[in-house]
Amino acid sequence: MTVDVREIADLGPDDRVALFERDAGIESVRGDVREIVDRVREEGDVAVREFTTEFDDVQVGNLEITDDCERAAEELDDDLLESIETAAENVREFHEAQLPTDWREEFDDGRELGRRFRPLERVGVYVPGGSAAYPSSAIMGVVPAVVAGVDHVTVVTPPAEELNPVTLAAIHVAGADEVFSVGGAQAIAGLAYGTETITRVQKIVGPGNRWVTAAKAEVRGDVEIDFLAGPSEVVVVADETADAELVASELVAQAEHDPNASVVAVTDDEATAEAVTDAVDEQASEREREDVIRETLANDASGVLLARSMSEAILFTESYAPEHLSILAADDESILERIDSAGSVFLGPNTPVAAGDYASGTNHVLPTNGGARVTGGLSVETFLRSTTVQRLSGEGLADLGGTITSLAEAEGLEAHAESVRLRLETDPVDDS
Ligand code: HSO
Ligand code: ZN
Repeated sequence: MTVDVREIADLGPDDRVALFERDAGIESVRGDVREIVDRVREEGDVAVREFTTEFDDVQVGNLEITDDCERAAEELDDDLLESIETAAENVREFHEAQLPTDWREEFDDGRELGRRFRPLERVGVYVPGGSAAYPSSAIMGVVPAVVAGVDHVTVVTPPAEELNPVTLAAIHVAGADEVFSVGGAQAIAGLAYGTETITRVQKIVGPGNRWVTAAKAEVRGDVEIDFLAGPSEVVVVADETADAELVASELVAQAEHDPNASVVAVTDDEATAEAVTDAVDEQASEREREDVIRETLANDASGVLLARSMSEAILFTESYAPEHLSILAADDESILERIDSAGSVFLGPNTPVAAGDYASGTNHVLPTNGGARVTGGLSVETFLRSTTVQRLSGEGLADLGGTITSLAEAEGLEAHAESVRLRLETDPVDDS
């Protein structure tokens, strides 16, 4: 089976729905998830253990595995540990560069205004396990929280007969304070409401399967969350100068995550489109996860698209708002200029999406399903709150007093107006 080239101009309504209305697929589990969340909320650890036995098929002894993570790091193969440390270091460096500074500014008219940033105190990071155990996700979730200055970072990760030692080591290297062997909706509920063993957190971040994502949707409101992330997505924008093998390698790479991933190449050059479909087919045959890759390529949200012009390709990409955007084109910077909605952008032939997935330093926990239209991925700000601060001089209040009182009176809030007048009637204190 090969991927067909489809022309954007010929896409029908169903094609458009498949391409543009991707979702995290959580509807089918929401009912079950609600029950799990309610039970954990009411019964705590007892319910957590019961669901763990039911869904993960393991009897966990100690829920806490913080020390096991440290041991896993000590026992890990040196080269692998070094890779984890390099990745964590690059992620740390990039996120440190994002730390906002507190500021105060005195405006000419006697207003002194400012903004202050403080970290959250307790956050929870979900680190997926099982067949989608990603040590890299531990780094991406924990490091920015540590950089932001969060006091206490709790990690939850699904239990197994044999926990993945690389994931445990990455959790330790990333700097988690406490780690629990709990997964699925029960883990999210535990973090959101607390149990005898798990202390509740202020915010939960990190990707997971449908159960995890549905549980995050369920507890949202009682606790902050990052966003509801679905399967991986990539759009590659390519012109006639792009190497079709590189374009194909990006589609095939993200396609191996999950059969519901969405991988799209869009180009204004017919020969490139044809060459990409051939290369995708060939590369897929050579990959260990060929089955998953072919399933992804066959889904309606994936494929190779031919645009009538680069402008059409850009408009398509903007409407799609992909999680990852790779631009393989001669004037990549001017294409980038015209795109506002993408989670993370990869420019040029030396920049595979895998660089950001693992080690360049940018975060790989990114909005999917068009979320990039309204939000960015995990960052230091995810773990900060801001406070505004102000001081008016006597002159500043005198200047602004009339504006405040007239608006207050228009709102029928006389006491607000009086709080200003009281100050203006007494001799202004000039404390500037
Ligand atoms: N592309 C995934 C992240 C990942 N890739 C982890 C490899 N490991 C979602 O952004
Ligand atoms: Zn990936």
